[in-house]
Amino acid sequence: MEEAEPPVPALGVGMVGYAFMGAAHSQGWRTVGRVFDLPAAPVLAAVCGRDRTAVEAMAQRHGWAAAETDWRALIARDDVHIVDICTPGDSHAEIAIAALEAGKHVLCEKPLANTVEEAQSMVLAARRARERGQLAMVGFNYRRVPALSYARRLVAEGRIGPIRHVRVCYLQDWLVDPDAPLTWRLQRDRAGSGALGDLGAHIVDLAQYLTGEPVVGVSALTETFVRSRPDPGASAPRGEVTVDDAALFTGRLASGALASFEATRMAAGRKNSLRLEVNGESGSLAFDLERLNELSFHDHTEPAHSAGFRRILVTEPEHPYLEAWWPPGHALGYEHTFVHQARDLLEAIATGTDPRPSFADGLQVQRVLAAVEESAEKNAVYTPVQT
Ligand code: SOE
Repeated sequence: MEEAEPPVPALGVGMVGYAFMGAAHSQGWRTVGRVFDLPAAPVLAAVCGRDRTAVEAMAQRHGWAAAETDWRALIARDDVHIVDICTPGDSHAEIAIAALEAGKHVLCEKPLANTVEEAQSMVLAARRARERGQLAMVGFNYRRVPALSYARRLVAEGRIGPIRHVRVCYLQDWLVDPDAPLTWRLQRDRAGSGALGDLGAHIVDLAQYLTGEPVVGVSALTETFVRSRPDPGASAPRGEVTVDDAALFTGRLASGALASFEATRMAAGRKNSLRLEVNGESGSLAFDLERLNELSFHDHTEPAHSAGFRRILVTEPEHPYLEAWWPPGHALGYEHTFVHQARDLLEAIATGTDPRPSFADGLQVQRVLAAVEESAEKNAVYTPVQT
């Protein structure tokens, strides 16, 4: 008997890196075809990591068909069409450029790279690859929170009018303990920067995504409160922390709107708190990742006596991504953003449209992060004059 043709073409995914982000992306790839009607079916072809035992265990747990220990071997596989990069930032550029040159589509975790120069070379590689029909996207997953996609829609529809302010903070607390270990995230040569690149990249991207405007100027303060930490792998008991623990900056958007940003790993009690507010001439929007199925909306054109922030429960089928999920009121969470990310990339590949955030979007964020570091280094802080 002849085998039935698969209803949609299969696209093999090869993922490099298998820690926290690798697990989150695996969930996305595994679930997406069970929820959305897709124009292409992702196949979890192979996952790659340097430790064979660990990567094989990961492959088995998350449903990857094969495990590799060399990313070049992963890229060379004929059954891999999309290379998904979930490694620390110091290897993003090399892997992404090699994958694009090998004819693969690329999804790369944020921040796009550790430096502007690396990000620029990735954009050039993505442009060349685009001419051959390959696509490249950055993994700013919070764009895929339905409430935030919906917020962008409301801003684009003019529901809050011209933007005056964006206020965003992303707070974590895993470095409050001065004896928390020195991991790769605290080393400049691996991670590029600290809270700035890890958390600040998300909030800069969100500010630009929600408003549709680039950040065109910044003024910043950064701080490393704990300058050495226990280094389990090294001979000396403590190693140097070479990145920021916290970054605070103000910014101006292209339209002249003012923005403020705060990214820290030192906010005791705040585990993964991403809050934002956008104020326009005719209304405001507010969001809190700890209540990610909700969006607060104030319509300033309503009579003052009855106007005020109201809570929209973003679980209706008309809301972004929600048509495929559960009945209204049945909430989504963090992991679903990775399902949506996989959906958007697969749709883009199948329809040949440019996915966002593009590598160029990632480069723009990188430029803002570099400007923040430059501003913080110049330290143009004015001391109040005592009279
Ligand atoms: C760690 O700070 C981290 O996992 C980030 O790297 C992610 O991008 C963020 O979504 C959650 O926190």
